[in-house]
Amino acid sequence: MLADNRLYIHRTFDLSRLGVQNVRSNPAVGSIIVKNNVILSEGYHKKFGEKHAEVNAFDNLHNSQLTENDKLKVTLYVSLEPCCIVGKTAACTELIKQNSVTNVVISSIDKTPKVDGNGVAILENAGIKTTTNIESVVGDQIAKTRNIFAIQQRPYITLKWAVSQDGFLSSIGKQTTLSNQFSKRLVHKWRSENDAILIGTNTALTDNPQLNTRHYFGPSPLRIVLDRTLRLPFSLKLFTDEYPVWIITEQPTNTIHPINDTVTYHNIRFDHALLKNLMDLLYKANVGTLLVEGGAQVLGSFIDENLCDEIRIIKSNHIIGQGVVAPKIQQKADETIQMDSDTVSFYYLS
Ligand code: AOF
Ligand code: ZN
Repeated sequence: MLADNRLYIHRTFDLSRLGVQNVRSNPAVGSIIVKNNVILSEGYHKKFGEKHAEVNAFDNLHNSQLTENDKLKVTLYVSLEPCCIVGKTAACTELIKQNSVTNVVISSIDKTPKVDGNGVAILENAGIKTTTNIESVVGDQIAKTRNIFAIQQRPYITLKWAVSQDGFLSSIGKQTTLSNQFSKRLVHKWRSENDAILIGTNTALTDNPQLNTRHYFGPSPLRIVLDRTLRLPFSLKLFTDEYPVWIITEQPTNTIHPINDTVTYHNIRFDHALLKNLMDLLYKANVGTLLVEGGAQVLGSFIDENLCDEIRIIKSNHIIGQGVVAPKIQQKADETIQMDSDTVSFYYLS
């Protein structure tokens, strides 16, 4: 019996996830090549600017011990519509046309304006049978960070905070540990999956955070801190390790002597359009995903301006009594997981 297309597409999802930490503003994509119900080769998009999933799947097919006959008349499965534009790499639709592919099975459509259905049309016009929308609820979920970036020209924004049982982010002016050891590791996983992480001046001063991924494997995000008047001291941990930091300031940057070569200054206006100015800067720098880790003022501004695609809240069982009040979310969580004493809630807003 022929295996269901859905099973093969789920394999492309698994492969796509291997790239999540490194593809930046590009989507995570997986692809497999199948003939007579046998998976002949697999590939995924490993790194921003490098070969696409389909190219890696074909490379693996051609490098394998298959007979020439095996390489003909294959079905290509891919989690995302193949690209038809020459970007940093050549168009995958051309590669597919040149490789005796008879069928292409796709989960999600690539909303990048110049693609958005054109990849499918090109394949169909070349006589290749194309099937779309297989398990697209999952496929769209995997592609959604890229789609927000491509359509809205800003990073995909996730707001995250930890809250005490009585609704506070922290005691006033004092670093307060709320997450337990399990949710702390989960947060470091989230950091590894985001291109950049943002905090405000007060959080930098009060918490003195490192914002890296020391409790999880994978790359640390670009750390971004708002510092309108440049009042953050050089002694903060952020400025004394080897990872890059961006300081966003209103001060003219040409007169600043950088603290060290990991720190870069960016000048934007801190007016009513601060977040818009920041999003423009991040879009141009190819930051595809942004994790906003506080504090209350910064989180509140993103919420007020409706600039959030996802919110993740860690609710601990600590009681603080008084302190900085956490933002309130009116809707019900879309997903909740229990991590020992902490409850982690996910709200999907886009
Ligand atoms: C695919 N397969 O594995 C990925 C795709 O600048 P480039 O060359 O990396 O191309 C960017 C375009 O390719 C853009 O439409 C993006 O959504 C898509 N990414 N497409 O066929 C892949 N990563
Ligand atoms: Zn491509």
